[in-house]
Amino acid sequence: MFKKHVFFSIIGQDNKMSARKRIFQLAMKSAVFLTVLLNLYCIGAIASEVTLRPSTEVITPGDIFTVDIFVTPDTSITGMQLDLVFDASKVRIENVEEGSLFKQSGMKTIFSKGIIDNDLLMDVYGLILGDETVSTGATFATVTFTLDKQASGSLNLGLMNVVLSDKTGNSLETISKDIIIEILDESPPQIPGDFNNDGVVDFYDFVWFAGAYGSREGDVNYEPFFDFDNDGNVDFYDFVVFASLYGQ
Ligand SMILES: [Ca+2]
Ligand SMILES: [Ca+2]
Repeated sequence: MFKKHVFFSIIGQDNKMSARKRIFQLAMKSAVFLTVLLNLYCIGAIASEVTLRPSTEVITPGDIFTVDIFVTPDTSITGMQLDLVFDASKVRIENVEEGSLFKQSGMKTIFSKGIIDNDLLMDVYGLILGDETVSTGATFATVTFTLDKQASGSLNLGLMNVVLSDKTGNSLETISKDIIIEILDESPPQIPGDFNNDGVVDFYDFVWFAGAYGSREGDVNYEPFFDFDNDGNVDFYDFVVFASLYGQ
């Protein structure tokens, strides 16, 4: 029924609006969409950077998801350590796994998963055993979380006490940013396209949609209400439908 309503509303709009105007509006909306995608995925490197890269931009209560701690060194490094700040009332840490960062040296590594103390995962560290260094960006560690079934709002994750060290044991300047992952209320939208159920289809809903773009059935960020044509993936066709609902 939801699907039919969406299609009828598109046909209705096409009859009222000239094709040229509609194409122009779609082009404008596509440009905004691409800008948001670029902002989500492209972060420039200044000094050594440590970024949190979640497996999904949108999570729903009960989801299991991962966050990569990705390092972009601006020089050769041999070890690092950090603390991760999270909200223990909303998520539980299931696992911390070493990434490929130091393994790319071909040498043996030492890795510590750290210890959990309330809202802090402390003293995660890794280093190369031997004389090699690495300077190519890669994932230092991957943290697996489970989102609580009662969680709502958004989830903030941040890094503290990040230390990268070089061959001589000097610590290097690093930049890291907190991230916010939106928690999606699983109740279906009352109005098609109004994913946050606030009564209008606006930019906030667009951010939700951008987070689900490219997902397939079974993916953590897939929800049936993003998949307007119900074909199992959220793709450009669904974006066209969403664009037609925008502003309503
Ligand atoms: Ca809305
Ligand atoms: Ca679809």
